[in-house]
Amino acid sequence: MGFYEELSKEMSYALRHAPWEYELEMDEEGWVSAGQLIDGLHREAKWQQIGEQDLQEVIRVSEKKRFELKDGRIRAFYGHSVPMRIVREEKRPPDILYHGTARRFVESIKSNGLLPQERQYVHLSQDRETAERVGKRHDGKPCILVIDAKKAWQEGVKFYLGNEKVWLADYVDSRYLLYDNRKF
Ligand code: HQG
Repeated sequence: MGFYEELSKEMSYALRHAPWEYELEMDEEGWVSAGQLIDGLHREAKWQQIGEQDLQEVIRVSEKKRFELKDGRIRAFYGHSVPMRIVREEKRPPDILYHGTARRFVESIKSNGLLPQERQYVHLSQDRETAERVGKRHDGKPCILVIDAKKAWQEGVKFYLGNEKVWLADYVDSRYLLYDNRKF
């Protein structure tokens, strides 16, 4: 793994899952001071040399938009599991969203709907290609679920913007799943 990929993983861990391990004060939108994050990372030998320009570099070289750095503050766009609820912007979703998952989870998703599991929100993809990539993390031949986001939204399900490819929801009932049998 390259330097910036490894740094990105550690930033995800700090900003999504364990800010207290880095002595970060996180606000309800997930923002922390970039200086505090750098100080926290400096306690580890391998990050001793990093500065704000390295945080910028992580963002610049990554294919995925995981972090937002603005006015000396930084946050993760999505993926949180911290106990404190991270507030995201509520927004009308596109009519169709996708969710890439493992074949072995599909039966349970059909019965129980999409649940956030270890994270605060269910993660949905704006396009099929993104969903394919998300699903491949769990299964070499992932199943791509198609979600009737328009109907869900019209019936009161709240959606939130993660980044421009990742949408979030609290829960997606199985009646909003339009199965994609090609992938089964
Ligand atoms: C599954 C990565 C059984 C769900 C990605 C998923 C994404 C159920 C798994 C972001 C279920 C949770 C999030 C149910 C949901 N029964 N399984 N009722 N409901 N599941 O990793 O969406 O690279 O927490 O289908 O690209 O895979 O980290 O969520 O397979 O954007 O930046 O439970 O994380 O981004 O897995 O991925 P995860 P996810 P990064």
